Amino acid sequence: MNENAALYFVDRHLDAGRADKVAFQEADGGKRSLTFKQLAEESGRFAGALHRHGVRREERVAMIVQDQIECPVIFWGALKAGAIPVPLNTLLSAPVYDVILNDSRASILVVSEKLWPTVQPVIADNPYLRAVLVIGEAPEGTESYQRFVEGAQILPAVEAHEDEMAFWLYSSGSTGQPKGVRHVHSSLKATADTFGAQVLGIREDDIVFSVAKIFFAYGLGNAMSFPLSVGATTVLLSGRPTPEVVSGILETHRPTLFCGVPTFYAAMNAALEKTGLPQGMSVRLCTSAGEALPREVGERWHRLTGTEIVDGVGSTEMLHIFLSNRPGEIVYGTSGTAVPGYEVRLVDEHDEDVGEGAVGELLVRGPSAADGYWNKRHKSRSTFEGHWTRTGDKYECTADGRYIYCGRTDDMFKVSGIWVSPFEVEQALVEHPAVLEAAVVACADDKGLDKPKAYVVLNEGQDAAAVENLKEFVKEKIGMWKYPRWVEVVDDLPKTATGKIQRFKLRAQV
Ligand code: 3SK
Repeated sequence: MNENAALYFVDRHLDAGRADKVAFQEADGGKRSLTFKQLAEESGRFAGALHRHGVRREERVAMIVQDQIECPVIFWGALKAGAIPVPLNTLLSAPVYDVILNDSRASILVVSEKLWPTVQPVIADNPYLRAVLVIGEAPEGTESYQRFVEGAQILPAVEAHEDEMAFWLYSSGSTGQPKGVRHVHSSLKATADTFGAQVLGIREDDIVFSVAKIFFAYGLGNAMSFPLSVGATTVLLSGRPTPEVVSGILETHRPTLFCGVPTFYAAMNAALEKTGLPQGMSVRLCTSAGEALPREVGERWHRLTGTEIVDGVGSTEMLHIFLSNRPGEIVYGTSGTAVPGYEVRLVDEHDEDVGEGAVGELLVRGPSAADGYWNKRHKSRSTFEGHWTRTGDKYECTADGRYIYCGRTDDMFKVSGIWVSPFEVEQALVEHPAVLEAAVVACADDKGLDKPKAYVVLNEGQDAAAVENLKEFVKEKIGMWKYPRWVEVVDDLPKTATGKIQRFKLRAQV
């Protein structure tokens, strides 16, 4: 049997009576749409164009492509050809693209026209690229994507095994070094059948909008594999999802499933408090991932919009969310319980399981675990231990079996011999009405002993005077030893493109 994922996610719809239904609708750019039939044909044509160009199975097709209709066409087209699509973060700098393009040895690169000026400096010296395709106007030395596919034969999906390499995602995690995470064909369906179907209950009549872009594993599920698994419609935004732009999307396109990240919900809360709800907002359910959602942010969104946020935890290594709250049973400030099909454990530094109330590293097992990192055997062996995958996140399990995020393994620190979770202090900080966002790291006091230091971003119109009582505020909420001894007001926090706070950058500053 051919287990190429493109058959299930793309071609199956032609026989399911939805050939003319819109699969992808652009909210900006050319505001174009793509039906299921067009997706099946255009992805087959891209596969044909790759074949015509001599691209062979397993060659890497790097994508520096915004969320626009070519994005699904290229991804599924590469899978149909048996090549490996590698969607890359569209917000990286030229030196990082240089590292990734060399590491992946991609032979084809597809770039959105707007991103070409960033990528261009690293192309000339790359020894592996055989074609650079630009979607839009093709500058010298590149080929137009449109010209590349013109007249190509529409190819059916090549025969593939469920365990065969399908696509890679580069994860830089919260510490910097990019790693190629290799995923197999069956993993996409595994996440759609578990989190997509059994937690979100995604349906054919859903309209999905994801603030997280498709290059991010969270966005790939939200905006591509989950909607395609049931024949739903996805709204694509190529530009930056500011609260103003997203309010426009909520009003015009009326998504029913809204997938955000904590930073975005915090900014959106502040905006909605001023503007009120977008007219005709039709969201039935929201999701959050990328980092833990502070309780205050979730509760405020719920109060303002009347819709729940299903907060969950996933990883690029597990492809999507494996620990999550459930609709109708949300406890904000927790990451919920294991998603059906996944198991989790908490272990101490000797790999012994820890009991209720104790903090341990989270390990997960489930059907969508990656096959390993590309060319990083040592790191692969220490992350993928048999069926279990180490997450590098510290969690605590409550008496009712819910998991509470405590921080990255590297972010935790001890104050007076007791572990402090930066996330717990940050949650208390953002409960202060003047604080929009916060990050906490360890800082040595004049005796060389670690104490919490907070960096805070204030809500619009607030100044430092508004947070004079912040230390007392936190002390009362979470206890004497955990309050930040220093509070620095900053304009923004260092974050990965997917919204994870890079505490290692703040540690370097202190
Ligand atoms: O960081 C997360 O929570 C996440 C969720 C889904 C997929 C990928 C990631 C990294």
